[in-house]
Amino acid sequence: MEKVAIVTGATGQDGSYLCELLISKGYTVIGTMRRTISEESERLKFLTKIMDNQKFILEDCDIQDASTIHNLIRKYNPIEIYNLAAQSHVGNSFTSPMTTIQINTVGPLNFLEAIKSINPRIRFYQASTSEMFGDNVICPQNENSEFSPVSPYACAKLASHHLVGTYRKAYGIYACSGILFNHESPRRGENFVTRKITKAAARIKLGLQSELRLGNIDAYRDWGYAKDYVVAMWMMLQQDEPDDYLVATGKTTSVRDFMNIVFTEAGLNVDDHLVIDPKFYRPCEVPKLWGDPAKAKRILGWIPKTTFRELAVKMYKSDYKLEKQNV
Ligand code: NAP
Ligand code: G4F
Repeated sequence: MEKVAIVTGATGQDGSYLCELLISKGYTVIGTMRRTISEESERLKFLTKIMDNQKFILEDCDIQDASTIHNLIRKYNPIEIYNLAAQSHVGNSFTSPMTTIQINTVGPLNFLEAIKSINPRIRFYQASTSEMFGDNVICPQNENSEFSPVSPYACAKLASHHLVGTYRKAYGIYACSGILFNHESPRRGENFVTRKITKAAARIKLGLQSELRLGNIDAYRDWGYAKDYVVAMWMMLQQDEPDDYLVATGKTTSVRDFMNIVFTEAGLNVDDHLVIDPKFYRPCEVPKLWGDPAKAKRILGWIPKTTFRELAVKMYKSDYKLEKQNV
């Protein structure tokens, strides 16, 4: 039987890696993107490896639109749906709280409702987040740690996290939340701190810019590699019973640590270039995220493969190569 999966947010970091993974596992993948006026080739750049693959189909879908979701499910009859689409920037959620709630809470609810009414056997993955732990700094955090969200983004994600649990209990739907800690890659959006740092270091090295302007560099995050993390998403939907899993490396490091590794790799002195700019401070900060992935290891057999240093160097080298084309 043909295995069909829908992946929302296919043009994003995780969506692009997950589509590649599922195609390699023999799925026909319906990757969705929302139509915007921005340059299409730019938005599809992470999908170039699979764009011409017969097993990959690109569809328009704004996840705020319930009728589009219903039509998509009826058209393709998927066995699995991975909902990765989101307004994923925490800082931006303070300036666009309504949009964030619409996309990050109503979007997943649209899928749960569609699955309930069209085919309750469809397996559903929701992209939950370590941001839900917020200012709870009792570490390391695990699946039973208290949620204490401190941004509209985290509040929206926490609501959808609870909706997943509720639809699982109430209607017996196979729905899972992956509580993923920060994961990065050369495909990371340029307005997230790691990519901002690796891109700036590459440009400074090449003489294309001189400053790196950042906000709070003393925040701690548990940082892993996105390509390792999408494997855990798939594993969650292959179990006998649906459940929620935390996915992390089990180590925590600061923004400052990430910056130091990257600038040392580039042969630069960070103090010559760093400017702390209050513009990048958030109204509330999440001071420390540090996850314990023991359950994912025990039940899914998932382990992270890429170290923090390898990740930082990989991202720097990729940005250096990209930026060199501009010289
Ligand atoms: P990302 O690169 O920002 O990708 C998000 C995708 O969602 C983009 O392709 C975006 O498309 C799409 N999107 C936004 N609004 C949409 C809408 N209304 N309808 C349809 N698509 C929409 O994020 P990511 O890092 O891959 O993260 C994937 C998911 O995991 C997100 O839900 C994020 O919140 C969650 N998460 C991420 C991390 C992490 O560290 N990366 C950790 C925990 C959880 P456009 O090009 O149209 O904007
Ligand atoms: O890279 P960030 O914007 O990621 P953040 O806020 O941790 O959120 C990411 O991870 C979450 C999982 O925990 C996801 F759910 C979410 O979708 C996203 O992928 O910021 C990391 C840290 C923050 O403490 C921030 O205040 O870096 C600090 N930071 C300092 N200067 C900055 C900057 N962040 C950004 N984006 N830009 C700065 O200039």
